[in-house]
Amino acid sequence: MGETFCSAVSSSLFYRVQPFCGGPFRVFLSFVLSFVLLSESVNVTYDHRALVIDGARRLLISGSIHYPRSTPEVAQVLERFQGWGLDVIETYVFWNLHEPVQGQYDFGGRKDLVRFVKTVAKTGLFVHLRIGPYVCAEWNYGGFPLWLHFIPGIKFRTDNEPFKREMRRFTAKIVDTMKQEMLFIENEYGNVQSHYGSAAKSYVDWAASMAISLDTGINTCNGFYCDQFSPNSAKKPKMWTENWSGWFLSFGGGVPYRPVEDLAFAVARFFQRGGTFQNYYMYHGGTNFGHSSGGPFIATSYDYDAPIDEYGIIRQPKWGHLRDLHKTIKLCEGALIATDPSYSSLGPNLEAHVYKAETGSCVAFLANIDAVSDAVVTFNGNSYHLPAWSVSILPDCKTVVFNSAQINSQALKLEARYMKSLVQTSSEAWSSIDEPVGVSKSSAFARDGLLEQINTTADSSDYLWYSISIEITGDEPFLMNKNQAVLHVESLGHVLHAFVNGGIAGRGSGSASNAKIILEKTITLIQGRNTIDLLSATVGLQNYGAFFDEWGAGVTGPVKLKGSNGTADLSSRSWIYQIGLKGEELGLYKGFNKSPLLWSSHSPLAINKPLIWYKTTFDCPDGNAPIALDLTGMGKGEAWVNGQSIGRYWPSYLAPQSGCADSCNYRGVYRADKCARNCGKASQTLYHVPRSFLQRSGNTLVLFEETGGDPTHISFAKRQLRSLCVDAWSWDGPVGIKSGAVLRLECPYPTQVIASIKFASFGTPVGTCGSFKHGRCRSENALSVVQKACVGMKSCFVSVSSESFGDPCKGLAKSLAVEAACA
Ligand SMILES: *[C@@H]1O[C@H](CO)[C@@H](O)[C@H](O)[C@H]1NC(C)=O
Ligand SMILES: *[C@@H]1O[C@H](CO)[C@@H](O)[C@H](O)[C@H]1NC(C)=O
Ligand SMILES: *[C@@H]1O[C@H](CO)[C@@H](O)[C@H](O)[C@H]1NC(C)=O
Ligand SMILES: *[C@H]1O[C@H](CO)[C@@H](O)[C@H](O)[C@H]1NC(C)=O
Repeated sequence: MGETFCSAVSSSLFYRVQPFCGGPFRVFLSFVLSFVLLSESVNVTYDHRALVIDGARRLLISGSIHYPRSTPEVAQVLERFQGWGLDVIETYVFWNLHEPVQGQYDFGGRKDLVRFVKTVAKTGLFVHLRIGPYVCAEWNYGGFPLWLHFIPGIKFRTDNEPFKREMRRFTAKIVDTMKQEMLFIENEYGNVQSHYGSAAKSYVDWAASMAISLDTGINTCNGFYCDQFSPNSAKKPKMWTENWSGWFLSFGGGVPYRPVEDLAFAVARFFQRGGTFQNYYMYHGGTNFGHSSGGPFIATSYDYDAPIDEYGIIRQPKWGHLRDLHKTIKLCEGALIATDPSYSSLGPNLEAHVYKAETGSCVAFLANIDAVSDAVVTFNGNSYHLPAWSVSILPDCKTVVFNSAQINSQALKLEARYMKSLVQTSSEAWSSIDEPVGVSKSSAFARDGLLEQINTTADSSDYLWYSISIEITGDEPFLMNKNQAVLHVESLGHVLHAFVNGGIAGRGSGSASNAKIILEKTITLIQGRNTIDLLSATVGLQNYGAFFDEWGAGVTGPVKLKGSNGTADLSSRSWIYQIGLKGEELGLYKGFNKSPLLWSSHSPLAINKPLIWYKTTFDCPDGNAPIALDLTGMGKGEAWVNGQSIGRYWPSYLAPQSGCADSCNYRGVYRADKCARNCGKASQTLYHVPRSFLQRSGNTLVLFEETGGDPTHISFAKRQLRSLCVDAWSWDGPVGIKSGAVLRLECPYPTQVIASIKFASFGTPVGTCGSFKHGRCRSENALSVVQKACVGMKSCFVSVSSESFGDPCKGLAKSLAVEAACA
């Protein structure tokens, strides 16, 4: 695979960073490594102001996309990357994805790294691989294979021979696969380094020397803002490797978002103050299929409020506004890489940075970093209005081509259309199988005491049963002849279901901020033999924090029965353990009928019942809009479509009642918890079903439900676009167009075309998307001009000028408003 593939790749970058995963700050080590491709070699070096790629000095803008979180459908979006102003697509390489069993590599399906790299390369973009091996990234166990944990004497991410040996082997494998030179890349270490002491330092030095022996060390910044970051040497460029486009969703949390005005402000500030390389984490987040999400409690959606949403649809106005920003920065590239900026104050919280190249070109950035007040500044004798918390970019030191707070991009009205009929809603269409309570597999085993879960299951399943039987004679002193007691269970997390004598006695779950559970439930014991069955479930293994691999999960105790006259501690008694579910062993998720336990379609269908498998079949929803399962009405579990897991679901876990706002003031410093939506509602109800998982008809949907739900309420949602709107001023067009403004319309999903123009008016139209109206001044031919240019096209350009439309009102500022429909 190597040769043809590598010759197709125009370039690739490798470097090393140390960001803070899960919080806004700091990095220091990073490497840009040169590498050799088979047919052509590309040298990547740097100087103080630029990355130098084969001798060409460049300023690069990059966006992260993780191939296993993406789908083939999204590859089509990639093909449209040209013209976005992005130069680089960055991805991690996920160790535990590719080497689930030590020495056994897997690059099939969504694990096809080579195909991803080829797809990106086809678009003419650079590929930037971050091989890890630690990825953080809200990815299960930070990307480490679980088997690493069982290597005697191993210590993660520190100067430890067994660890380094495995890491070296995997890295070599990837680099071999890429047919490139050996590289070393480690990530996400700086922020926890102090916890590891001097061994950490020697490990970092070792990693650094491996990288430096290949090429060069560059330190980079990572956070929500990086304009104040300085590299560790004046010879190095200023690189920002993770500019967070949004934030990730947790089960039990609100849906985070980051206003594009703030994101654009941050990026513009970075280039204002000498930035050279900027990466958006994420440009497209995607979906945590299967058990890939980290945690605990990272949701299945990894949408990230990124410029391309979870479904591969352009998110506006984020996408368009960033594209305008990138184009502006590219317009300025020559001056930016030529020199350092000179700074002058234009007043309190008002800053000008000017890049003046020897060639005479001049670029200015004017910033108002006040979080409250707009300002009018005088610069080079001209006066400029600067909205609060914004940057204006003047590619000629005179004309404002872009202001980070002024969005001139198309708005999209997205509609999730619900397709109830697509999943049979009658209960006859569903069949079910009960998952036994307690131990049912022949592989169950007994141990004295309570076992830590991850050590026990090696993550082969989310589930571990802890079962015990106790004899109650009736004269136990602690019960004082009463048959009631309080069952007290302590667990490291993440979810616990307690059954007594086969019936549910209580359940508990931790949260993203504290996974631990203390369950106390009054239970009724019977004379004779009583069974206590505790089902512990993990929801994504820890991916972040010092020694995160040792945090553990499961019922580590104590487990006690508290009677009215004392306590019986069951912790060190003999427990029976079962790893995983009976249904998992039988492969029920594949949906076949062959299993010894037959799917029963007895009516009425059992609903609101814990521990039950459901199955139905459905036809592929027509059209090509992306689809999702709406699992409202279900509790917690996992869903499979044609045997492929679409991830854990948990619509019954609601976000807190407070802390949300539908519109969030972008002015002022952003924090991960500053802007969220959906308070008091389910963190996630829609679960992405990639069309590539489906056949035309006869698709199987299987659910394993833990707590109880009603599958007859399940429906499909189609992500469809209702309208696409642009309102462009004839004197203030998109960036990079010198002669007059141009209106650009493009459908958000790559298979879509512009089906019709619902409204077009050139002159003084009023209103907003969905309710545009003609103004006093209007050109008669606007609709036909736009229809001619756009209908049937994926995207179109219309010059916003009197040349296109005639001049309906001489001397007035005119705009063009368009509302279009995509299909
Ligand atoms: C990279 O550049 C260096 C110095 O400019 C040169 O010696 C080396 O041969 C180049 N390597 C490749 C692979 O082109
Ligand atoms: C209460 O517990 C004490 C100490 O275990 C025991 O001596 C006593 O008999 C118990 N009382 C009853 C009523 O069971
Ligand atoms: C897991 O097992 C290892 C070795 O058996 C032990 O050293 C470690 O403490 C265990 N971890 C937890 C969290 O119990
Ligand atoms: C990243 O975004 C922040 C704000 O969102 C911005 O202030 C910062 O300058 C950006 N960093 C880079 C390197 O572009």
